[in-house]
Amino acid sequence: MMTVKSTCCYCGTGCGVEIDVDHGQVLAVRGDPEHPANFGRLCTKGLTLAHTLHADSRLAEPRLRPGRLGPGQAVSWDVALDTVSERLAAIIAEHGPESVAFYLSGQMLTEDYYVYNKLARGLIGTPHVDTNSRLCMSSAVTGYKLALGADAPPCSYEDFDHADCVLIAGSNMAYAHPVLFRRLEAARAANPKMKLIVVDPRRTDTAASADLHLAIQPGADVALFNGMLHALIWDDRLDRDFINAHTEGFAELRHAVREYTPKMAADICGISEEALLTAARWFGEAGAVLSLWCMGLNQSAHGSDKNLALINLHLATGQIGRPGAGPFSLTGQPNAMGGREVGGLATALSGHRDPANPQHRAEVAAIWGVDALPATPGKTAIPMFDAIAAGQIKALWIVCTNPAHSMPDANKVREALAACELVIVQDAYADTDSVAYADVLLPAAGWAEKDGTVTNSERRISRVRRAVAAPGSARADWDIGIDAARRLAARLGRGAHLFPYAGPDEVFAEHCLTTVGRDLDIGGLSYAVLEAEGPQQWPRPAGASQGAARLYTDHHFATDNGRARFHVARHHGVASPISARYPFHLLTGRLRDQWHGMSRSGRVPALFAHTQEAALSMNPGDMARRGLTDGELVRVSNSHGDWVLPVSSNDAMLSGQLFVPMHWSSAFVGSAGSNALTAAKIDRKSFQPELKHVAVRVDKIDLAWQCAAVSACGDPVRALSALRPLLAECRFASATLLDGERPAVRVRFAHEALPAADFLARLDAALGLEGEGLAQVFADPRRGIDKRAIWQDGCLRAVRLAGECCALGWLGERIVSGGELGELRAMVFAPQANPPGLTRRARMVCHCAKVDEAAIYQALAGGASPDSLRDTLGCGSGCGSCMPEVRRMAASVTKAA
Ligand SMILES: Nc1nc2c(c(=O)[nH]1)N[C@H]1C(S)=C(S)[C@@H](COP(=O)(O)OP(=O)(O)OC[C@H]3O[C@@H](n4cnc5c(=O)[nH]c(N)nc54)[C@H](O)[C@@H]3O)O[C@H]1N2
Ligand SMILES: Nc1nc2c(c(=O)[nH]1)N[C@H]1C(S)=C(S)[C@@H](COP(=O)(O)OP(=O)(O)OC[C@H]3O[C@@H](n4cnc5c(=O)[nH]c(N)nc54)[C@H](O)[C@@H]3O)O[C@H]1N2
Ligand code: SF4
Ligand SMILES: [Mo]
Repeated sequence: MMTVKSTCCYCGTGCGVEIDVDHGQVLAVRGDPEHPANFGRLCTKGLTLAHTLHADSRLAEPRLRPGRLGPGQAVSWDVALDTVSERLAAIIAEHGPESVAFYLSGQMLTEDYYVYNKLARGLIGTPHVDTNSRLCMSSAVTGYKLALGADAPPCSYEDFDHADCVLIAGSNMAYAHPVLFRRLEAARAANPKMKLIVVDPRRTDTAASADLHLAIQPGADVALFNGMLHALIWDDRLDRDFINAHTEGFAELRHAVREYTPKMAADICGISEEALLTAARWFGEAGAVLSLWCMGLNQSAHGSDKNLALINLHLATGQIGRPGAGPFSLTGQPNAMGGREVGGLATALSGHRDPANPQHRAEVAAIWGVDALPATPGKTAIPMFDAIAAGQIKALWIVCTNPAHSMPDANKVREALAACELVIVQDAYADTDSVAYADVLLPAAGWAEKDGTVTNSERRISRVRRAVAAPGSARADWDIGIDAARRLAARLGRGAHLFPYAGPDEVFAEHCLTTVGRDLDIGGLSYAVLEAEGPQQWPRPAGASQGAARLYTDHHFATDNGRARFHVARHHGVASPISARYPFHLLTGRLRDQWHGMSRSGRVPALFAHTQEAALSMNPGDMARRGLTDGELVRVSNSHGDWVLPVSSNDAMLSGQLFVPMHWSSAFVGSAGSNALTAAKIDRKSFQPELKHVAVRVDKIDLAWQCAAVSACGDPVRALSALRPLLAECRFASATLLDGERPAVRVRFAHEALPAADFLARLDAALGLEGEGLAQVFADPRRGIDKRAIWQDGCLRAVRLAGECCALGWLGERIVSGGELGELRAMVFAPQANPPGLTRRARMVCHCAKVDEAAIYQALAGGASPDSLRDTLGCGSGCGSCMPEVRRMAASVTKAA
């Protein structure tokens, strides 16, 4: 056995991991005790990484898909990449370089990103390179650049330990950056005077743990921050020396926020004036204030202004460049930062340069050895897909992202992909929503299968290392890019010198070179340094003995004159306001245990135990007023699309607001998921779309025909893929994995009537229920009932119920717990939701010790405290991801008592 040190491939926390490998298989993944991001901790997602390398769900060889039907034809890399270079060369010859676009990802490694950026801008000469970071961090990038002069988060995780007041805005850290939240919890425990303010329309677990939760109306952040600034000015809690010596633009801002009286701002936000004034006072009184934010600010049609208004507060109070102080954006993806460094965005060039600046273009052209870089502005994600739909862009190369699922107004994006002449999809997994549109499928090596680097939220560069071989002939993204580029250079008759690299270390060395003299200078880094000294923060120029933990400590900013800039930001509200027709605010966001489109996390049964399936969270009062009951199916819709799913009563939601997770894709539900509903309304400065909010209506839907099945026959992950085509045939469909002794797949359908005569036969085939000999059947055609069960070794292995399915819940639990039914055997086909004497398993809260909600409530009711549960039930003894929720449950028990 050997152990390989690497980095978690999920969130921007950038936790170090240790991978145990035996006989070419990943056996286990642990936190790396030496890594400065996590010191050994991991969350549920990191802890289950070993189970994501599921061979069946991977792309293992290149495929050509003529007519884009079916799985296509497996081909060699030679054939695949010759096809790619031949078709790209032909499109370039006929329509020019700008007819080619690249859509990249913050989950690529820095070396991957560097190669594709150079391939696009350096070899092909197209400016159209953008990435899913446009959906994620681009408003933060714009905010930092406008206010501080460079795209550089100025803080470090260790600042948590020095802050007296922490303001978390539009971030559900307890779910989305769990290990950082553990660090914050530890810092609070060590400094009980620390004040925690959370700004989020929902009472998330993050918000529930705050000293002050400001449940503002969606989109009201600018009004809140302006109102707080107004109060700080009024109370004279500014740092005038700092403002005078190190900033500009305060007079104009001061004038602009005059109208944002605390009363007026609080009214816009829908909070009390007192709450706003308390937040301002805490901010103004604290020795050191740290602000943490994420998509609740960025994913807005005025996300840049939200960022600027928050940074204004820090500049006005001099809360920056000191331990514990500063505006600290939490990065979403593991290498969004690396992508920003190499200039993987249409609005950036290598080394934090600006493509609109001729001098900057010339500098990069000189390093690369090309005459010039394209001078026309590149299209950012939303306009890029519009240009594809309009036929201006003819070829699209998608790497490591799934736009058919994650872009706003996904139905329109799917139409654009369908119309595009050449779509190349390079993914590690075979079953994403975008794969269906690919002419060429290129199999990528995934996490643990390739080498490179990533940069986390605190500017720390860590190595990612290969521990096992990739499945089939899958190759690292940088390797595929270099090979394709060389073939294309040969066809174009130019640029043969551009891709001389023998390995990712050489790509990294060139990347370091492009940063020399820039704000992020890493001229002093190389693979050898990272090997010898471990993960390093930037900047770390040649000659420096370590990277910088904190930026702007001398209060000299990265702007031309060294002064930070105040920017006036005005409140505009949400881009899609509610109306009589669409009266609800729909918010979208993340779950604790799933990752984006679930191509990886959705292969791990244990990661479904916390949230089993997609549901629409709704305020209980709103449900009562509309006569809706928990679990009932509703249709959420607007002019963009619709989604039929169960409604779930949730008192974390304010009246008038709804929430759906962004994760569920057409691989799990019978719709495009949350982005069937979102609008492509973008911020004019950052071009980031408002993915956080859209107006919708909610209607009851009565679907007479119901069907459901649970199967532990065969591999549930494979069954999940086999189910996919059936999901689209019903108005409601929802597939999930059940965890247990025998993991299983579960699916539920509802429709007006049986969708097709052979539907049940195809469903049975997908789930391994067709074996005649072992099947037990029950049919009552008059009532449309058709049920089937599979027994093996005397145990129940699968059931499929059509026409009537109320026993699905307890039957599913029996199947995953081994299939023993005892005397309940006779009740398999009985319409019995809960047979007498059977206790049902509640929702799993603690992943590590497998403790469910019922057990926790029972212990709390018996007087236990959250901390004592660690010793009695074991919750929180492992990764700790459950602790915010356990504390919230404890608070609700105390309140009720
Ligand atoms: N478990 C998990 N963790 C992840 C990811 C994942 O897929 N799963 N993805 C990673 C990525 S790429 C990202 S970008 C991050 C995202 O991390 P977060 O941004 O923390 O997560 P979200 O749930 O998308 O949104 C955060 C909150 O914004 C709130 N919100 C909505 N509208 C507004 C508003 O107008 N103002 C304010 N103040 N708040 C609002 C929502 O209610 C939600 O609770 O997570 C990263 N970590
Ligand atoms: N409604 C709504 N929509 C959202 C958001 C939201 O909050 N609400 N959030 C937005 C945000 S912040 C983000 S970051 C995006 C994320 O959206 P996407 O980028 O679409 O998310 P993923 O599903 O992580 O896509 C990554 C893809 O890369 C594949 N992959 C994994 N490893 C590798 C590899 O090494 N190489 C290659 N080539 N492929 C690999 C995976 O299988 C997966 O298909 O979603 C955005 N969309
Ligand atoms: S917090 Fe969890 S998902 Fe994020 S890097 Fe750490 S282990 Fe991975
Ligand atoms: Mo993101």
